[in-house]
Amino acid sequence: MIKRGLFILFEGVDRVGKSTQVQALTNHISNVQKLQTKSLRFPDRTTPIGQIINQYLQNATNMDDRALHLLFSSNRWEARDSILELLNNGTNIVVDRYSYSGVAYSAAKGIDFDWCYACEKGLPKPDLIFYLTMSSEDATKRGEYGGERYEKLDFQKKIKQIYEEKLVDQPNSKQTTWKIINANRPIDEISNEISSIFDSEFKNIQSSPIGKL
Ligand code: T5A
Ligand code: NA
Repeated sequence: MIKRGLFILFEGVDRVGKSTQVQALTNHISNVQKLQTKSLRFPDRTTPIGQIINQYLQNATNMDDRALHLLFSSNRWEARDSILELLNNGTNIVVDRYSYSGVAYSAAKGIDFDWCYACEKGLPKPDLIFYLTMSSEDATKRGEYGGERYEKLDFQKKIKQIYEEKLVDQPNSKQTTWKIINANRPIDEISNEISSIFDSEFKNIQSSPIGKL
């Protein structure tokens, strides 16, 4: 019987190094562990819904905040079947942002947290979430910061607060889905820590069923 793939997610505010680490972990899983793996990102800007989101992010269009939230959520729902198919066929997926970004960014604009979360209920649940974190001031010093709509310091601080107070598991809770990673270190140091967490949890997770949000 084929063993299912793992759903690994990276979350965090803008510029903490998610895409960099998604690539590093994907390489580790395929080249070191020799396992089937694929990386995905949200928003997926290649679909028709993703193109509308892209225009908004590049400041080309304005939109009602709730309408935008529903588009971000739809952009995940339209990927649901292919995510499940990959996992059930034994492919590990390493994902750059998902439902928690959706909730954190919309709630930071003042939309009701539970309303934001409701749209995500029923989507495939990540097995392991790497939450990359560093001070918002230091993140603003990273390359190309400020190009997109949300890259403003005060807003980034609000998003960070929502992640850390309402989304990330409490450090000593029994649930250990979230791994808090200090992102203000050299790239290799971070990726080594993440790879070894993956290696030590891989087998355990594989024998559990795919969950739902
Ligand atoms: N959004 C998203 C919502 O509002 N709702 C949603 O539902 C979703 C899914 C686009 C925006 O959409 C919002 C959130 C976002 O504002 P995006 O496409 O993920 O989301 O945004 P990007 O601009 O692609 O990515 P980020 O800004 O989030 O950056 P990353 O991926 O965290 O950082 P990365 O790896 O690209 O690195 C940034 C820079 O820092 C350097 C890199 O080389 C790069 O120059 N760097 C480091 N430098 C020093 N030390 C390290 N350890 C470093 N790691 C990386
Ligand atoms: Na990115």
